[in-house]
Amino acid sequence: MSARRLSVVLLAVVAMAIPAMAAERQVVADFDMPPPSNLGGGYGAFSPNPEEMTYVTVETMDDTVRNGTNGASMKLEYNVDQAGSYNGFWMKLGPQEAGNNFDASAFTKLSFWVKGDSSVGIPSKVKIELKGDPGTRIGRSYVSGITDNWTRMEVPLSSVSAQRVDLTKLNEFVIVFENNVVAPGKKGVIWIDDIAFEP
Ligand SMILES: [Ca+2]
Repeated sequence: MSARRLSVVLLAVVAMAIPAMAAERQVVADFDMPPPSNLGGGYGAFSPNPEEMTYVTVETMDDTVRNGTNGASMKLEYNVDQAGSYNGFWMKLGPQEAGNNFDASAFTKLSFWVKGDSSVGIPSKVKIELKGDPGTRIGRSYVSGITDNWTRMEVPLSSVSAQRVDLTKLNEFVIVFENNVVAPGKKGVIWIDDIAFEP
């Protein structure tokens, strides 16, 4: 076989291998082990004012309520019952504070499982953010339809790249509870589990 012929054969093999590699689902966090996440990222609750005690999100690993039969989920108890208030939950997409440059360009969506507690309150909508390092554009999507039962949600990454977010350099995933969109669940509880990028 000539060298030229061999290189053509090798190129064909590489071209076939790339789509197969892209089809691997990437788990971001299943909360089945203590932090960090499956991507080695830290996570936690946030509110815009560090002194705030009431209008906050409180995060707890919960091994009694989870998607599936083993492990745990992330319980988020939030209160945005004050005009203009917001708070939520952040998760880095790698071990660093910034510069993780997680490449999501081979995936088509971010998925996660979510369940609410109607005896406390369920948000009618939550905001999902996918973003790169500080100072770069933020991809914002709203998810609705949360109920008392585990439900799989999807955020299409095309809607994130349409907001001119660089999908090859993601750094953080964020859930935000906002006073003006959560009604009637100004205070409430959701559990999240099995956050993943999907082919
Ligand atoms: Ca889990």
